[in-house]
Amino acid sequence: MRPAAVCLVLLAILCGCPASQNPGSDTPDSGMNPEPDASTCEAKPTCSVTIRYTGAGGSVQLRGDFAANGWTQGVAMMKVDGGFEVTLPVRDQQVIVYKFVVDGNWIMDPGNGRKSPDGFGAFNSVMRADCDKCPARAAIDWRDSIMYFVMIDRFANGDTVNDAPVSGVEQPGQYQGGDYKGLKQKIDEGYFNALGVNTLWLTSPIDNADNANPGSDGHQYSGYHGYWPKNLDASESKYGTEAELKAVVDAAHAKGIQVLIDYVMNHVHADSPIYQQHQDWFWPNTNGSGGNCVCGQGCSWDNDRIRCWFDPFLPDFDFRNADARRYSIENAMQWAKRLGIDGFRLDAVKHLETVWLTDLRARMTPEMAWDQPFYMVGETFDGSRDLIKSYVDQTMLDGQFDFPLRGKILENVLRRDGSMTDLAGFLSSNDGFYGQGSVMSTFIGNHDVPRAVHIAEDSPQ
Ligand SMILES: [Ca+2]
Ligand SMILES: [Ca+2]
Ligand SMILES: [Ca+2]
Repeated sequence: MRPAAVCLVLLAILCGCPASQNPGSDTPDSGMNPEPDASTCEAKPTCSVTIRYTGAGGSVQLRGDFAANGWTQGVAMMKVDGGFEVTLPVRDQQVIVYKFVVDGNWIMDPGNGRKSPDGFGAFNSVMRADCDKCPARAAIDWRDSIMYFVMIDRFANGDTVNDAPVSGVEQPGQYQGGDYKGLKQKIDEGYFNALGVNTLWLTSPIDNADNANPGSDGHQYSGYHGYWPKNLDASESKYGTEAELKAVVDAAHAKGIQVLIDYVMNHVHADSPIYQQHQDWFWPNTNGSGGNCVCGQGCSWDNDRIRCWFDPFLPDFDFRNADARRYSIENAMQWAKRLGIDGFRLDAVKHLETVWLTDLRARMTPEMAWDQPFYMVGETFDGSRDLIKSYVDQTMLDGQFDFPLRGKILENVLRRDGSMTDLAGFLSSNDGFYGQGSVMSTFIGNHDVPRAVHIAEDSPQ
């Protein structure tokens, strides 16, 4: 039986070396035949789709996300035999979320069982156009995924024009210049295919605050890591444009490579307009006893883990607030749709109100999972398998990073504490622990943890 796990085998460069020194620049092309270029198929409307309403009514409108004003104005549907219809220009495989307005009443499409929550307790209908001759991408079984984590800033600098260092930051915490152009060059060269990688996890593309902020070690850092989201609808200019990011996704798909992005939803940077306009969407930075509610300071990392702020400059969303939740879920959905990605790596899951996860999953599956599941893997940085498992089921996450397995590998293999029999016993209990259909991500290192090699014994016996 295959273990239900994604193998996370490789790491981006996390040292302070310039991105241009990334190894592998002389890696020869794998020689694999690339799949037909699907990017041209997705770029523009090339065909049309006819949507029909079969039922009674005097006047019927189509409302939906098929146009910028599709939800507010919609289009009138023409009366035909047995109902109403309208024909829309679409891209091949364009997903349309819609409702009919029949004599002033909003209803789902009675002829379409695929539906997605509308955020207000009811549902929209969902359909996908399939009208061109664009080659369909082969579906992946996520258990076969070999994932490479690309920290965009530290990977490859393909365009020095977008380099914009932050003042007051020492070099190791500074932006190093990596960008989408550099990443696309490596994809086009076949660098990842040659490594056997078929999935990329990219750091968050969302615009980050551009100022320096202190780390827990007292040094000043930039937002090169992507975890200080500021303008949630905009992409980070230091990595390039959103069009260049879309070109990365399309280039990866053309090479048979899936793409996940890191989605950061727990908090924003204090400079974020969302925080400044909606402070009531966030937990207050007070612990109720005269202190702050920063995790590990005035509040507890454990008992207050949902509400505590990671830093005094990182306001923490209160997703018990339905408006905050609707806004954030819509933002996540729009990033997934605009980029046409295949999954999310979701940050800081145990610090989140779980209703955010269930709301996201309820929309993601009907709207984004067509040829394969939209893979959602969480980061719950914890040694408790029970806690990690509590977020893994069909209503939330497909899997999580397997921190307990990593800990056991480090203990038994690198630290030589215990035996390989111990590890085998752990593996026996771990396979299947997270439940039917779960796909955990196996790893020994990523940006959340120190390099595994530093755990290794200095003097093997
Ligand atoms: Ca650059
Ligand atoms: Ca920025
Ligand atoms: Ca939180």
